[in-house]
Amino acid sequence: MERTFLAIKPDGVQRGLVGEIIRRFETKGFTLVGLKFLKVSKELAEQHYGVHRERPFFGSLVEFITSSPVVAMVWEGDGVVASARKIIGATNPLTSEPGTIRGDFGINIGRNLIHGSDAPETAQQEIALWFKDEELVNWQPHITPWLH
Ligand code: FUP
Repeated sequence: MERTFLAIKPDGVQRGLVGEIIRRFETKGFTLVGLKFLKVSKELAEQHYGVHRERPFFGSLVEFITSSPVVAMVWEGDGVVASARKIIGATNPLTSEPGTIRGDFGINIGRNLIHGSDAPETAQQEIALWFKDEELVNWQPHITPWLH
């Protein structure tokens, strides 16, 4: 079953949007299999954003993601990687569609509330970076097996 890595960034936590953001994935029908609240270390931030190392915004990106706690999550379901990206919306909240998390709540590209893996392979790498195997719960909801 496909899994994705999502992280509610410091701005999402600071603005009290944790419940609202989690609700969107829950009500869509995806299954939560990992969840933790943590202050991100510089090392973890630099690894997570490694592909952006040469970009001009890399320093401020790392500074921001380590500035206050984040909610790290793993969600499971058919097509969850691409679907979560749609639910999240485009990187720049000024152009992301209303109805998406960034379109509804964001105005700043550097403060865009949530991270979501961009492909199944990236998701596997990010899940392994952020979670130990024993922190992930293998389970299936009984009430709505047809969702999965
Ligand atoms: P996304 O996959 O939509 O989260 O966006 P990217 O992986 O392209 O970028 C990662 C983060 O870098 C974004 F969440 C915000 C930040 N960023 C900037 O601050 N400026 C930019 O021009 C592009 C990205």
